Amino acid sequence: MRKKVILMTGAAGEIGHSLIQRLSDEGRAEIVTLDLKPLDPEIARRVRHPIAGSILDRALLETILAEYAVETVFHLAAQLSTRAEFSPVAAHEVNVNGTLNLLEFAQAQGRGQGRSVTFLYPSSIAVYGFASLEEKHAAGRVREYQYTEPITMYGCNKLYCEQLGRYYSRHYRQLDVETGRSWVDFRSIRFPGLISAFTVPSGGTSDYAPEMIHHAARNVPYDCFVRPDTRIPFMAMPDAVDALLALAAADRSRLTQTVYNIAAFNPSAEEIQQMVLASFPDARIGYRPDLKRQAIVDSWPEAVDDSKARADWGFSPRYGLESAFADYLIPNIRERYRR
Ligand code: AKB
Repeated sequence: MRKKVILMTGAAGEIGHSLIQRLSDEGRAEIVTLDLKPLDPEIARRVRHPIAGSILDRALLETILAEYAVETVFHLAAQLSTRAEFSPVAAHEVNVNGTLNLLEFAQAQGRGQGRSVTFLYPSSIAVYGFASLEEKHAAGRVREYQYTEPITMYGCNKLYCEQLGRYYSRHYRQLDVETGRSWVDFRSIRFPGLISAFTVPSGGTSDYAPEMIHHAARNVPYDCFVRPDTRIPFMAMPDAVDALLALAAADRSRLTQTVYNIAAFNPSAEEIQQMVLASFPDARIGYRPDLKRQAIVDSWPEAVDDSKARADWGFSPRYGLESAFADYLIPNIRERYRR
């Protein structure tokens, strides 16, 4: 009898770190993780079976398929927007072919168990693309179906995989009478930039916000790679984890779409700087815009409309900008670097 588990890819990343803590704190389920990188020891001890390996290794996925009855997949593995621009083909391989492998894995799991596998897929505001700052400012809060013309490989990958997931969820092998049944319940969230008190991202283009905060807490000078007026949506990591768990638990009959925007706050880089200086008045924060990374962030929306997430599955973030700093980021970051 295969053990019923959650499978989490990319578990060594920022979302995985917080999601494993939450799931294990709540004793929710047995977790099997798959990542090329080793888990933080504190996190690894919370996991039933940490597997070192690639989502491109189909033989490894077959082994996991034989050993476990996977009820839910959190497919977090991805190469983020900045890193993907330096190796777009490799990023496509991981972000698209890796996701296809996991969707096939979930389909086989569901077929074998006779029940749908819930598949959580973190998409991104990187799927949006504006031709100019004027268009970005004029658009305001965008809906899921608007301005989806990404300018990065990562954004293209995320947009395509949203479609791939909807295909597996609703149209899989539709002409094949024998096997034309979907066993994947695909659910996706377009995450804004995420800010964690416990980890610092790498390879992203929204990284300037967490980098600015963590550098200040370590009393290390920081040159922000975007202009002070740069504005995109952000969210505190606990709200991102809450959203994934809420969408995973939602009654499928209430979900009117497979992809959802969520939002919390959308400060400018300068407003983030002001919040940081209020807690770390000696922080040395400058601006040295990287014009190519700036162009990527300028192509992302100022704000998103999350009304469908609120209506369909009750999304409601705990933290606004001020409370994210006062109640989550600053207390935990001070503790982290005091050690
Ligand atoms: C990135 O910067 O690539 C990610 C994202 C916004 O999806 N953090």
